[in-house]
Amino acid sequence: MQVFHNPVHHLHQGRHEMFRGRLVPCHEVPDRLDHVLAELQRRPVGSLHTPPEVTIAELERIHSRRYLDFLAGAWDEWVALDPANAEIDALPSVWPTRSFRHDVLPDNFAARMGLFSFDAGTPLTAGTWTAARAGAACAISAARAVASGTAAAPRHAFALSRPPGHHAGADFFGGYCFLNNAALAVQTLLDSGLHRVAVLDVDYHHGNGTQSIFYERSDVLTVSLHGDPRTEYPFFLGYADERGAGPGLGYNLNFPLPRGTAFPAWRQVLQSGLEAVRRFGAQALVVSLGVDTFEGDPISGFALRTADYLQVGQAIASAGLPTVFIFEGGYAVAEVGINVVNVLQGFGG
Ligand code: OKP
Ligand code: ZN
Repeated sequence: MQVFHNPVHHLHQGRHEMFRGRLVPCHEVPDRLDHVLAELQRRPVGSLHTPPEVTIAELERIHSRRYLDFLAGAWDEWVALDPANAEIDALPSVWPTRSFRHDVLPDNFAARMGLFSFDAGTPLTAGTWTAARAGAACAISAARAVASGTAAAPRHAFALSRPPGHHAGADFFGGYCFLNNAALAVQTLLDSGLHRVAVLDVDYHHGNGTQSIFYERSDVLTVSLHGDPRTEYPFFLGYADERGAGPGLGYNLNFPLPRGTAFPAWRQVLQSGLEAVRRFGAQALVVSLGVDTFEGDPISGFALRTADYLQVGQAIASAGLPTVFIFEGGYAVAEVGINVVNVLQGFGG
């Protein structure tokens, strides 16, 4: 399997996220990806590539122009407010909730930070835009490699993207995510001639961005296993009764699971998800690969163990589909590399 690596991911390095009224150190740190890379050097699953840069037109297949324009200029605007801001992360603090207008684009920078986001846990830093684009480039290149694969050449790839992507919507950031890497991979597969692509999101948190992007589409089935949003982030999406809308009705499937869920129960639900992918007749699979389902994850509540991830990879391989893996969450930094590479190794057999 080809691995696409983002060598500038460390340019996105948030200092703090808002948690219970305090600024606490970020969980989503560059070290996470470096641990995966180090483990891939110990246990290679394939060749390592650095992707070419993405164009704005490629990003516009998923994200709105005004959101991309905002991200592109946000850091300079932030520093223009006060040169001292160069040493501080930009975080939103005001949002247009119910009864507010969403069709206005205020001049005020804080207002636009709020318009284009949904939480205060996702700092925007000097290198965020550069790192996020390079992360998206990994996803797009991985999808291209899979699309042009043959039975002889491997039809599987891994995008070692960072920052993660599955919480980012067409025009909003949040949940440590700015560009939806998995959605960009899906769209790349469709644009290369496929008609039906499935997303399997196994991150602990519901992939609200991916769901919202494809909610009214029947060419993309989105399946997600995650902590029940009644108690778990992102709280306001990810319930089982969200089945898609309009032409997309029936093409979204959520499996919320209680805190404490361990591998035997989780694996059964994974099988149900894979069964839905099979019924859909998917021609390719994009896996949002978060390993924050790990028992030692500091911000999550499932109880998967390191050895279980080998079986996760095996189960996903049993779908027999061309597959693009996209790196998402996983915050037990010391174990994130071994857990991710276990999935890839289990998949490879
Ligand atoms: C991103 B991904 C923790 C609060 C939760 C947001 C979690 C985002 C997870 N103090 N903050 O899905 O792994
Ligand atoms: Zn997560």
